[in-house]
Amino acid sequence: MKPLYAAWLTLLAANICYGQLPYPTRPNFSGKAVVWGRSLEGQTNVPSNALTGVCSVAGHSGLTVALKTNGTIIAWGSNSVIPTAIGAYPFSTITNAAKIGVFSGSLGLLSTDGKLVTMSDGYEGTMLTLSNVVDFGMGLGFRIVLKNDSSVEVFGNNIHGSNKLTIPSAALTNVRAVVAGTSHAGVIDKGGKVIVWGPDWPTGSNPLNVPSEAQTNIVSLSIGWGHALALKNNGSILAWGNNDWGQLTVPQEAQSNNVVGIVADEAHSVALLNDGRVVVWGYGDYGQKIVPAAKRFEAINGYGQAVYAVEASGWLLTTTVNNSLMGSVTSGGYKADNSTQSIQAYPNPGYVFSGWSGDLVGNANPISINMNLSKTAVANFAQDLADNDGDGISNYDEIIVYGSNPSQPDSNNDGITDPQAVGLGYSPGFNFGPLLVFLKTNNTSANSFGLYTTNQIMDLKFGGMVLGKTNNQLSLTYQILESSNLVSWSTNRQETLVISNPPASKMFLRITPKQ
Ligand SMILES: [Ca+2]
Ligand SMILES: [Ca+2]
Ligand SMILES: [Ca+2]
Repeated sequence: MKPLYAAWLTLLAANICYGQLPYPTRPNFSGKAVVWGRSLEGQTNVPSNALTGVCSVAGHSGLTVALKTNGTIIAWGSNSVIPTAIGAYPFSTITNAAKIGVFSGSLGLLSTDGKLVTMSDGYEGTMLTLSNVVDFGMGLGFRIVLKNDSSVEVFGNNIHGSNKLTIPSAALTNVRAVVAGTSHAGVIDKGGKVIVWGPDWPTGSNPLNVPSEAQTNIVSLSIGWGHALALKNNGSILAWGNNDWGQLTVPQEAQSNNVVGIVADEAHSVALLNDGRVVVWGYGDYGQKIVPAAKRFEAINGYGQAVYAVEASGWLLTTTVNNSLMGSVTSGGYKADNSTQSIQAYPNPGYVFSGWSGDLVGNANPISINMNLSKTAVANFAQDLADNDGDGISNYDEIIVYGSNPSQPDSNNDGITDPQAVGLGYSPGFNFGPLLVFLKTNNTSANSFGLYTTNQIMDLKFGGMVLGKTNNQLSLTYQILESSNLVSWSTNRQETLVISNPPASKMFLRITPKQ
């Protein structure tokens, strides 16, 4: 599955589960900005600092902007005001941009924490500074904004056609993406349905004529001047609206359910294919259909008779763990195209590495991964159930639960093994030494307990014992009980000792182990 699809479907699944949309993330590849087509305003003169580390590029009417993988922005073109503005308030507050938008020489930036800043384009007159934004689009004199509660707002005026500020009720809630064309606004709802509104212009054949196939399963929408394109989740394109230049006639190369990105420009259309090729059709008098040679394009964008693309030279390797308490893994980052990377999992004490998931399988450690696309490697860890010292307690229980030594049956060398201490309800760290010494040293003295020896202390316990006197005859009845767990006991044997002819006046009895 292509990363674009995978990311989109992940977003969709998250939306369905939680009802709220996540803030945007930057594209997960890295490369150089490539711009072709109309270049009256300098947009094809890509500066040297946009030849590496770029993940998105957009432009229109004198302004071209590249988003770099570190979240910073580079701008160029004839609109010399913009590069200066990027360093000034409020653009300076966007330090971690995830999505860029350009229309009529105006810039919009959306950050990974949902902050949106857009410049005026000279038509709608005001700058926007908003928070809790997950998506936005920029048209002629208006901006459309999606908030993280799935609600939609449009800012601007009704220049160049009416009605685009009047949002249809079906597009007010339950939306997952917003799109702006020159004069039309549109959304994709959470069911993958396209809704477009704005003027009936060009009259009778325009982006408002959404085909019935766009009622479901749409993953991407692009609205141009008089036509629109939608991408279905099976990789096919729907095209409708004005066809004066053949912009609706999808070429054969893009008809194999192999499309991952679309752009509807003023009079031409662009598709990004899953093998990295870009296809352009429709109006081409500015050379926009002459696609430069590239190993693999990974993003397309743009407006105003030019095509803006990123030729990928690197991919994002994301490494993560199933539980950060259990271990760690080699950190990821952007890696060169087709490079081989070595990743290693490092289990914490008490845990073991149990295998890879994500884009890796198996349990080799370290393992190699080929970076021919953006990939995710998940290192999985589990409890270490081995018993290195053979004392009956697993390494996990020794290290994590009891804090005992997994390489030593008697962690504190006090004569009581770790499982014996645990069986008595004590931590293996409890020092039985003084108690054992006390019992041992009092064993044979005058004050002896006289019950059992040091070595027997854990194993022997007196059961019932009765000393009775009958007919002037004493008898001592005792029993020996046995147990395997110190909880339940059974009779091993019982005996009665008869003490004959006890004296009439005074008598002392003592019970000791037999010497
Ligand atoms: Ca052990
Ligand atoms: Ca141990
Ligand atoms: Ca011990």
